[in-house]
Amino acid sequence: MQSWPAPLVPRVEGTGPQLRVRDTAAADPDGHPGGALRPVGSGHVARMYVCGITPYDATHLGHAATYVTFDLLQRVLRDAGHRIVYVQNVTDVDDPLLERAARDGVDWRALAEAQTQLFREDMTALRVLPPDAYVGAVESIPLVISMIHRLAAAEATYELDGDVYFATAAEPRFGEVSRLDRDAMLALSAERGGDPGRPGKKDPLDPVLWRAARAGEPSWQSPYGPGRPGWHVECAAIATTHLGPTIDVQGGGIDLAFPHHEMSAAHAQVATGTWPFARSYVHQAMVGFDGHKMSKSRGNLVLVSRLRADGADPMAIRLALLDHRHDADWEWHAEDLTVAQERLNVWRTAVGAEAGPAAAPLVSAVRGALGDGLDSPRALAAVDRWATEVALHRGEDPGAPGEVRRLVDALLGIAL
Ligand code: 5CA
Ligand code: ZN
Repeated sequence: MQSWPAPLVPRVEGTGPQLRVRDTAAADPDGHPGGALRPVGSGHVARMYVCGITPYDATHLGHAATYVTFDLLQRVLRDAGHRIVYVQNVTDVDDPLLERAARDGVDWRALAEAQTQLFREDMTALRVLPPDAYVGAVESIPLVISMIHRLAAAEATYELDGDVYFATAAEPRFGEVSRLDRDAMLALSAERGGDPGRPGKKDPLDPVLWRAARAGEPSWQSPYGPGRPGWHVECAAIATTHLGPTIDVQGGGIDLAFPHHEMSAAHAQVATGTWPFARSYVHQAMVGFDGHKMSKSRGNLVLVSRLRADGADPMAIRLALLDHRHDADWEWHAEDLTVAQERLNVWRTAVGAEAGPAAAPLVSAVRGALGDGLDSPRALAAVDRWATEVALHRGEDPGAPGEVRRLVDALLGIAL
């Protein structure tokens, strides 16, 4: 499907350091739940797959935090000299989307299309770099069918009353992505779209690969009968087809670590016979509002489009998101936007000055902060200090304001 327009990324003098970021699949020696800090980008080309939206109730600030985090990650990799190949999906057919369309009495395709378009507009306003391939589940059904074939050839599938399941026992490394114990997996599977209680499964955790047509649901022809794809196989098929058997970064919110990323890695590894599916599993921690995770099911949503319609500068929204580390949960407060708008005004005044302190130390500070686990709050604080110096008329480098403008644009995605 169509992606969205790419913002220009200015060049910054020199090259950034190699990025280290938390990998959920790697145990942290200090016990950080987000995993150990590990280098990302082993070769010149870095391949990244980030799980996209299920198009309804888009784009809330939790979604926006996730896509801004992976945008930041991409900008830092580019700055370190990598070429990025980036793929993102749209889950444009799945249970929650169909349920919402039925509840509201609208056509599920029309709902998906309208919400995907709103998401594109929000991403454009937030200056999020678009994926090279933006791929829908519906258009990927042939890829899903061929992946199920390969899983069947590996004897990793079985049938249950017309539905096709994946046998998690086929992947001895199952569990390595989320590092959860079995009880936690069973609980999360029930909460997040699985069916651990269904009788007849070989293992309660086994996920569905092909769901046979039910009355009133959309379905597509397949060698397994009419039906529709399971959720995890959708991402495994899109990622491996568009990026190859091994990628550098699998991304999304931490709520996807289990079962989604665990299952799609297992599908991909069994189907391609290659390990690992992803060299790093990077997750955005959860954004909350009113004391709970911001979620469609709870309905405690703050939408980017609503804030924009109320007159918020998208760059202030982006700055408010960047003022939080990606690896710790945080809560949205309306005042965050006011604080971010003030910061934006200060920065704009500073880069509009005729001279300022040399940019080079700030370039190193921002690169150092972002390269060290994507520490965006530390990067923002460094820019604040430079802007304060300008306001105090310290520094006489006439080139500095322009260099800082380019730095903030290229690495933080903030147009001043
Ligand atoms: N379509 C699937 C992925 S294949 C999906 O999870 N869609 S979603 O619309 O529910 O979420 C889109 C992205 O936003 C996912 O990466 C999800 O992990 C992330 N996300 C959802 N809620 C939050 C939140 N409150 N905080 C941070 N990230 C969130
Ligand atoms: Zn996904």
